[in-house]
Amino acid sequence: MKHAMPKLELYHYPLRACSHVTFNALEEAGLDYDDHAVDIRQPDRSVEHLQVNPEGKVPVLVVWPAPLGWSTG
Ligand SMILES: N[C@@H](CCC(=O)N[C@@H](CS)C(=O)NCC(=O)O)C(=O)O
Repeated sequence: MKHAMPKLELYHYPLRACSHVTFNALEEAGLDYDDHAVDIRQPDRSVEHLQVNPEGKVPVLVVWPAPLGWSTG
């Protein structure tokens, strides 16, 4: 039986190395994901970002329908 691929979402900041591991892993695996680039130099975070990581940090990799929390970099 084939399992459906979960929906992936990545919140990341492209200009900082701490997001690169997660970003590169998704890219190299060729996985489809919703890309949410976050400018961490700005104080505001989206409601959606804060729902998956109340600290508003990046990277956050969400695997729906069961959010796994956030990546450690
Ligand atoms: N890897 C740690 C640290 C993440 C972290 O500190 N990310 C920084 C960027 S490298 C960040 O989001 N800074 C923005 C902020 O603190 O508002 C975690 O996943 O909790």
